[in-house]
Amino acid sequence: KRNYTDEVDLAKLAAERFGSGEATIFSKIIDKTIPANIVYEDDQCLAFHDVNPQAPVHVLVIPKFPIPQLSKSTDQDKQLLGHLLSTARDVAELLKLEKGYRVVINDGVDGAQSVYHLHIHILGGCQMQWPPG
Ligand code: U5P
Repeated sequence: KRNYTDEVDLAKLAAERFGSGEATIFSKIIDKTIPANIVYEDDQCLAFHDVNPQAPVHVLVIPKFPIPQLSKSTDQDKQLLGHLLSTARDVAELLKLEKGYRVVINDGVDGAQSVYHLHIHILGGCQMQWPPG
């Protein structure tokens, strides 16, 4: 089993798979060198309130293993990807989004991704519209 708690291990594994890109601000949130309003944490992932909320509730769920974006993940990440999605469900329940919510993953340039560390947005607490922008 992968050790998701050892930052050096994670960085090495990520560098092997994705090249040694710049660590993002999310790595600093994971290792607690910058603060975030954390709502959930386990050995594989972290959930925290977005600093620039786009809805009354806006939380990000991120893996501790720094996959840069969904399209760079592979089938070896299936367990982790499933865990992120079920964590998003549990966090939505924890935050009492009983009337529903939206889950979003922005990927790459067309997806308007700005932080290249995979994250699931959970947006709720108001009526969402469709289509998105
Ligand atoms: N963000 C944070 N904290 C930071 C930096 C960025 O919550 O320190 C949030 C932004 O507000 C944005 C998200 O909603 O990360 C990145 O989303 P995306 O555009 O890459 O999907």
